[in-house]
Amino acid sequence: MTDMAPLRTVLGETGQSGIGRVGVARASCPCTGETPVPPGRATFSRSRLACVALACAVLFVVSPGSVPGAERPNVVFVLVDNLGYGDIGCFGSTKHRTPNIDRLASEGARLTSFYSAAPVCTPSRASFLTGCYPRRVGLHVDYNGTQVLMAVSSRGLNPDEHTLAELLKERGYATACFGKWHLGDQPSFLPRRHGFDEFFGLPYSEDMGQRPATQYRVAAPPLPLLEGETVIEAPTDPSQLTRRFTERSVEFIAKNRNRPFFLYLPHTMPGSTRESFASERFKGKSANGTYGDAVEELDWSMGEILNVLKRLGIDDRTLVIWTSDNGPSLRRNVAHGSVGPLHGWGYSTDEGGMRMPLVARWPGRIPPGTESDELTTAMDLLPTIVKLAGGEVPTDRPIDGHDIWPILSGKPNAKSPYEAFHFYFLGQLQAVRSGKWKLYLPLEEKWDRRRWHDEPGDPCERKLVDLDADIAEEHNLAAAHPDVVERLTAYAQQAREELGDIGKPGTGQRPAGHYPDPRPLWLNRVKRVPE
Ligand SMILES: [Ca+2]
Repeated sequence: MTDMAPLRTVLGETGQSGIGRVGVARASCPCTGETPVPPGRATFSRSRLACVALACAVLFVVSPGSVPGAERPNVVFVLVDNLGYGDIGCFGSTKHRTPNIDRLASEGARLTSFYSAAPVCTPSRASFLTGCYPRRVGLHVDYNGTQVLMAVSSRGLNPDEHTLAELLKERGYATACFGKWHLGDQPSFLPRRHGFDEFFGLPYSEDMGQRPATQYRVAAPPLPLLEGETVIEAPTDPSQLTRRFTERSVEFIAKNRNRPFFLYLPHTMPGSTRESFASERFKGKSANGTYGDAVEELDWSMGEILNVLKRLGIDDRTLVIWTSDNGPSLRRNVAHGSVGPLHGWGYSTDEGGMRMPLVARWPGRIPPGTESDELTTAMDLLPTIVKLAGGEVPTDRPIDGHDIWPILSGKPNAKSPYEAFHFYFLGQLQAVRSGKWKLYLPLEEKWDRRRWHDEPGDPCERKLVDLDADIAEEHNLAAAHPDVVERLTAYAQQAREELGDIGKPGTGQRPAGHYPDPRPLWLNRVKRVPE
């Protein structure tokens, strides 16, 4: 293991640690002053049990976020990597067999205008777990300007941020992350420091194996597989990861079936390499090469999880959400992924880069076949899930996401809570969507993948798209709708002020975590002798 060097964070005006973090579960009992203990943690005396019950009843009444009649649901959040809008059957794929994910959609909800908050891994994942824009929490770029956190980075998710896992842990949830983390590989940034009881997985992408230093990055060690914060294999075999993360997930669900749990399963596949990986059972079996093999194994994984929920009889108290972190990569020799009817690819602010297929199921709470095309985003998961758990969304700092439960649960005429949603590429604001309108901003140099190699981008014109009529973004309606252009430009200006833009810090940004002496995650070959 690496040394435990002290963490130094640069606190911003709103970055103080833990201020105002009030979870309902931490409220004191009005009779004894004791703090209620989460269910399953302790044996209560009869009087204390009654006291806790009274406290819970009082809190239930005053908590505006609680759902009447609902118990705290288990939450399974599956996030796959670099999979496109058109890559699963229920979103139009004819190449990939995804019956389990499709069943999830038919038994639950399908959101068709759900956006990742960034077109690449690290910022996208930061948004899912914090409910904030990547620029808000300082993870829109690595310390040296690269698009995602590289191995042995000094940057990571600031320990002062409230993560979804921490907020659910405060509500008595068992929490686990099995998969690809990619929010910092130094000890203070790893999942166990961000509210997860258990972590088994990769600290970053599977394409970040051993390599020498370049002008953009320091030398990386063999691809490490971690248990908690200890490297247990290096290099690990990526073809076995979907299977192993699934097996750990099934174990975790079974172990925690009698208490609320939060399982975060960020799969590494289809992933970032030129060819995807699958285990022997799926290798060579799909109609779409290694990419298809990986997607079909991901569907098997979903099936295994649905099976264990059913076998344990906890289907109807478990919310399952399945989506992708950004669109498919063009790095592959053949572009195997599909964006369906959308324009563009992953790693761009085009619809194909950031509009993601989302399906969700909670039997009895989400009506089968629910569909919505209202604008929703990755940032909404935290406020939505925390409220379902009876918790409170932090109020000591801005949280950009919204509670989308009315949309997810199929409430008639439920509308998007967004006046505007902003599309950033790395640190550059490139587009804004409000209602059906998406405005690409005029830019002297539009950053794109070339930026990663210090090559300049091209200038681009102002472009206004009506996404309801033109999902492929083919027609520029800017000249015909100057009033819409003016309105969306004003939203963009607000974002530039608060979240910032290239060369312009935002007034509402919070700093990323900084680790002063980052070390590679080497495999520790010294066997520990039991005491
Ligand atoms: Ca990704």
